[in-house]
Amino acid sequence: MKIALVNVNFRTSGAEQLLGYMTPLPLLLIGGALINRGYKHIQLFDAANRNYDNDKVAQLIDDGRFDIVFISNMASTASLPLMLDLAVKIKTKRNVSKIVIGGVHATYHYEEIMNSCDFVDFICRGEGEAFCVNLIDTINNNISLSDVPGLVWRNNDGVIIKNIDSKLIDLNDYSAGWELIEDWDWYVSPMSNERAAVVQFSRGCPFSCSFCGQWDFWKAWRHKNYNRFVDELEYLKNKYNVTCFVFADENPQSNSEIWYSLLEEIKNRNLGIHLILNLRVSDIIRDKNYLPLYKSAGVAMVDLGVESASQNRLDILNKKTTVDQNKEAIALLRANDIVSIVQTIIGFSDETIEGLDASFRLLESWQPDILHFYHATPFRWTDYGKKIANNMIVQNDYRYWDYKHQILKLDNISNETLSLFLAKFLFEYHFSSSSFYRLAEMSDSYNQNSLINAYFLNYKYNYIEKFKKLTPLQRQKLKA
Ligand code: B12
Ligand code: SF4
Repeated sequence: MKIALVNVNFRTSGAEQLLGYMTPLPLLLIGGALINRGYKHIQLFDAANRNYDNDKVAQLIDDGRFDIVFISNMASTASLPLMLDLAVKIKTKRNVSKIVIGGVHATYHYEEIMNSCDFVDFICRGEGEAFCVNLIDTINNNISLSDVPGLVWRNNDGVIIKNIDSKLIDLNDYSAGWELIEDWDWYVSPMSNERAAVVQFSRGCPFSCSFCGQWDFWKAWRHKNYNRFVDELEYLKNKYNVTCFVFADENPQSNSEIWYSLLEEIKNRNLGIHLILNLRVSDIIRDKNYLPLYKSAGVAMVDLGVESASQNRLDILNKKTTVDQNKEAIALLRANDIVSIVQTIIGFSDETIEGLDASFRLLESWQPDILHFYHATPFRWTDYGKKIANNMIVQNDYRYWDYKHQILKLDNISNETLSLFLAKFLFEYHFSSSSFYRLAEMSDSYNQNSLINAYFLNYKYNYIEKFKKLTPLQRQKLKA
């Protein structure tokens, strides 16, 4: 059986401007599971990295006469229309291929997808590793599809069947199929000019922030044996010269003992690598005495889920952190020469200019190295999403549910006012004299060079290129 793994070419503006179109971990994990099972004819098509449109991918699938195509993308909601379009294009050319999609969005919206697109044969709910092995074994052995846990499919009468849930996997039983990467030179981070890979030590999170669905998707926090995980980092470093690792973990710090053991092990192996992670502010504070260990293990940048500068908002979001902790975590990272990337959510229905201005001033006073804003997005499986009535949503096109577009109806200000206010603040923050001194005084040259590149890329993509697209009237308005 010839198996294709396709990462669709979803494009937006965000972290990929700094990190590039990175190694597609879900497909590498699915591919690795199939390789370990003994399947040989597996090919990865990273259309996002290669910038291939769906016509080109459908042609490649047709040329290769693939029997089954696993389609995925990390931004599982915003890329859904693109995944379905590819399914249609592949089937139109070669009707015998089976199409499988999966990911977080498809796990919760499987019914809507199956009802809206006859070209999707199978949906995977939940984890993909054991699922794909079961599915291919079942097809090969001609056994009933009703025996594949996690599968959604249609029976001979066209009725949509949802099988039982799959069991949670033991992460130690599976490994990524890194050999499926065709050329590692495609995966160089524009920010640090080194080969980069997305890796995963743990899955899940013991918290339950209302806007986030990841804790519910993975069900329980689990981790790999830390020695085996560091073996994987070492293998990627030695075999492919990958020196930058972006962790896909929601919350790798959940168990402090295991976390410190992992950092010790990375440090002891002296790999000369850099780590970028998403971490909680409260855990940075818990680990204040361990931050030198973070640094010596190679932790270069931390994506901090600050989410808001308002305590009321943090409480509503069930973040279980405080505004003071946000401030302290940024200062602790700075004191330990670790770059802070601060993620904040904006665009709730009740935003006011006064409230935004107060938040911006507070964020500015905390002096993070990079500030990002995400627009509130009510994914329907999250506690927050469940509370949002349909008439509060002004953007129903999933392509824009990428955190970069306003999804909710604003009660007090216009979208345009919000965008301009935000763009102005971010520009003034990142290109201010205080930013310059912060950058110029950095002692770690890796961090300094990465940040200089990040600022340049931000300037180029978010300001110069956007400005070029404005009409003369819009430019005049902006200058005023
Ligand atoms: C690493 C990461 C990034 C990195 C690297 C991206 C990359 N190319 O890998 C960077 C920082 C660049 C990034 C950028 C963005 N990201 Co991001 N990112 C993550 C993060 C932290 C991990 C993703 C990951 O690799 N997970 C591990 C894999 C193994 O899990 P998985 O994808 O769910 O796959 C498993 C199953 O779902 C299933 N599966 C998945 N697909 C398929 C397909 C088939 C056929 C089958 C059978 C099974 C299957 O099997 C897999 C193994 O079990 C998550 C948050 C999180 N902690 O999960 C956010 C997340 C995925 N990102 C998100 C978003 C929105 C974005 C951006 C759009 C934001 C922005 N505008 O900047 C961009 C998009 C970039 C782009 N153009 O593609 C959202 C997606 C929300 C959604 N529902 O769509 C998440 C969930 C963050 C969040 N909490 O909301 N991101
Ligand atoms: S936002 Fe972070 S801390 Fe909150 S539930 Fe999601 S992964 Fe956990």
